Amino acid sequence: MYMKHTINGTVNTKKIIVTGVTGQDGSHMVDYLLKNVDCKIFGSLRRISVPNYKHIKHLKNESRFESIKLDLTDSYSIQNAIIKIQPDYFINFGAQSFVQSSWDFPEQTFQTDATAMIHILEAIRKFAPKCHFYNAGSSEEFGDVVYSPQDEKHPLRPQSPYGAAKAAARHLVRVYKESYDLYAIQGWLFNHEGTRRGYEFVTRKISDSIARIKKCIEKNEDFKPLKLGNLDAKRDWTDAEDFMDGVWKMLNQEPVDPQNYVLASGEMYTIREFLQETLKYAGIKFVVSGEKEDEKYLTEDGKTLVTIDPSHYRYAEVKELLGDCSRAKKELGWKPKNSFIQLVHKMYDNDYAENS
Ligand code: NAP
Ligand code: F7E
Repeated sequence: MYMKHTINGTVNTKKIIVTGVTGQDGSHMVDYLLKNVDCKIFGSLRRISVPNYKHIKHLKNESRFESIKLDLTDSYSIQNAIIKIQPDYFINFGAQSFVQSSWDFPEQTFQTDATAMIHILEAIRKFAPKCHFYNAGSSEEFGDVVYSPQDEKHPLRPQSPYGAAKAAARHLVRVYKESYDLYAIQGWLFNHEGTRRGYEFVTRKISDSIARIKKCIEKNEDFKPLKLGNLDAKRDWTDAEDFMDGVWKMLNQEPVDPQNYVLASGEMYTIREFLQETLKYAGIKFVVSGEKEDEKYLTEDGKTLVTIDPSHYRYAEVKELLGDCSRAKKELGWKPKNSFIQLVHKMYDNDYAENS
């Protein structure tokens, strides 16, 4: 439960800017902070045509949460927020986070995920130099991996504009930390998923589509097959909610020579395994036929459930990612709580309930 933090008997309410609160991690972080920390949260929103407040609508009457206007591609909005709020913490979960789109929008991805670090860190060093800053790093920075599992010493070998932008951000965060003695870190996050995951990411696409197909089967209706890309890619998936405590611990290291840590589950599965576990849990009996681009999943009475659509293949694929979080376990006392199977089931149950 949420505790009052006191210094010499004085209540010490932390002022925390969290970006990306309409997304998966930002919204989970707000919930985590409200539950565990005496704080006032300033959650950043950018202007978009149709508001997407699904993940924060439960905060409507929360007096410890206030929305602020901030766009990571607008340095003035960042500077204004930092000058006005004088934050104790700045947690940056805002990003163009979809790897596939980073080939379509390479410049926008770089501005949002890398150049914005300069705007944030310049404003912090000038106007709030005691502020603790966390930027969400990614296993995509490791990219074309040279050993497994990947730890904090693994070289950066990104394979997409997204991974390259996160690697550039990492260097900027380190340079600002060392040059100006800031508390600025970028811990690596391996893939993390859950009921607030965006629908274009493969896990959510699978859980949502299989739930939709299951409902159609139950109602004896026709359904559109799910179309996927490379089923051979391997990923290390954790429940996103489990990462919030790890990030908060990274932001509160003592003594203050803050380190970057890997957060991961330490287990790796193929996309095919995620798909098959979802189908099994949904109680859909399936037959697999063909290989590579002809791989198909059919119901026992011959209806197509899943096909391969090469338009989902990437220009350069990160074939496998497996994280070694032993340092975070030892030094931060952090470890994931939920297993891969629990995550698959939780996502399917949620999407089955949401699909009408
Ligand atoms: P997400 O669900 O896609 O959320 C991204 C958030 O960033 C959204 O709230 C989005 O706002 C906001 N945003 C995008 N462009 C912005 C801009 N120009 N200015 C301000 N805000 C902007 O991503 P996520 O999964 O929560 O990931 C959070 C962070 O962790 C990202 O930095 C991501 O790259 C990193 N990461 C994620 C994973 C993962 O597996 N989830 C793994 C490693 C690292 P709108 O709603 O307005 O678009
Ligand atoms: O793809 C394969 C695809 O888009 C995972 C982001 O949160 O984690 C995420 O990036 C794998 C890839 O996530 C489809 O080729 C097959 O190998 O779910 P994803 P990602 O690219 O791993 C990292 C760590 C981040 O930092 C990112 O922000 O699945 N795949 N078929 C497919 N992927 C998608 N999206 N759609 C498919 O149909």
